[in-house]
Amino acid sequence: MITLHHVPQSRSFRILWFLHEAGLDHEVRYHSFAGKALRDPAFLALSPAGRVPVVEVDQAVLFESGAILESLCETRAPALGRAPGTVERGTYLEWLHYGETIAQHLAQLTFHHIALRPADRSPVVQKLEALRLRRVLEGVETALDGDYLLDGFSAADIMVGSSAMIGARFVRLDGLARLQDWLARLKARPAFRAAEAADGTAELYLKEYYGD
Ligand SMILES: N[C@@H](CCC(=O)N[C@@H](CS)C(=O)NCC(=O)O)C(=O)O
Repeated sequence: MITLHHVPQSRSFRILWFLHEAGLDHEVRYHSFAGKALRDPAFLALSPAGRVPVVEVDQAVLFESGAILESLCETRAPALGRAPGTVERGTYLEWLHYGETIAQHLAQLTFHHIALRPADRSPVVQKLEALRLRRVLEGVETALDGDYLLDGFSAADIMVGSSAMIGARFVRLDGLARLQDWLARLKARPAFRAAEAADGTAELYLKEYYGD
């Protein structure tokens, strides 16, 4: 059994989606950013920075979404990864970690549109980070030349796709036709829909769009 510690709409959605894609039995422990639950010593014993996702699998505890996906691919869902020595391995790892390149801008935008008190929000940061987010999404647009980032669906689509979906709350995707088609393809996957249904009550992104 796999236990996923999850906050709705957060990076732990990546793991939730993956578990559905891989058809792995799991239970979800729901947490919230409100309150101090993620700073509780019991949770900090699982995740040193008090972050989600965390996965308890067999006797092990794993944090960091990229590491969790790599580990679960290697041990339980090889078709969703690309093994060492295979042609796509390098590209797979690049995109698997590119999700965090996108997410750093999402974090800034989330702070400056949602989390901070209005008086502490910076229009300069909002504008700059939206431009930088748009640029990293253009990188995905340039790379897409098929249905998925690699030759066939993989955990890399989950990492990059889930971040790009949140990115669409902060920047318009006009002019990024391949990216939009790819996101629509990802959202139509039965496992994505099942994960979305299991995500839990939204408390972070309550608006569709936070940009201009
Ligand atoms: N690089 C880590 C980042 C984890 C992370 O920052 N998670 C956020 C949610 S998206 C979190 O738990 N934030 C709580 C906090 O900052 O207190 C990963 O990919 O797992």
